[in-house]
Amino acid sequence: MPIDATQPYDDDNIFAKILRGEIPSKKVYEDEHALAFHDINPQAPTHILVIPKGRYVSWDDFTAKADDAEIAAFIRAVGKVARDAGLVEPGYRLLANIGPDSHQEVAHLHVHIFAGRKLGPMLA
Ligand code: D5M
Repeated sequence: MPIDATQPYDDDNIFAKILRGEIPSKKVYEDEHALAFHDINPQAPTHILVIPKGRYVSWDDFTAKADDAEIAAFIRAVGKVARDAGLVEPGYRLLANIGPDSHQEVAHLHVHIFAGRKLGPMLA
């Protein structure tokens, strides 16, 4: 069910539960600011989600409220996850859904990393 990206943060969302260790995930990376794990419903041979540890509903919420150091650390973590997974060549795609028109379904910011096959053209 697509979510409203302007809603207040809900601590019961599934990624908050993963961050608290209440439900399992296939973790690929963790640092002070970010956690990365495999998507449960992969859309490509490699499909990793990277989430900030802070309580942000969406990319919009994050870029409006997080401080510069937190934003920088998160973006750097996304790059590191892809690099460490060996995805730079032949390439990968980043995607973040924001709000109902984009089909954002989990109300905690997540950046998708897709790789492992020739990806189709971008959807508009
Ligand atoms: O993408 C939400 C993504 O979250 C979607 O690709 C499935 C994934 N998902 C949902 N639950 C889990 C768990 N428990 N582990 C791993 N991945 C999960 P969106 O951009 O919001 O449409």
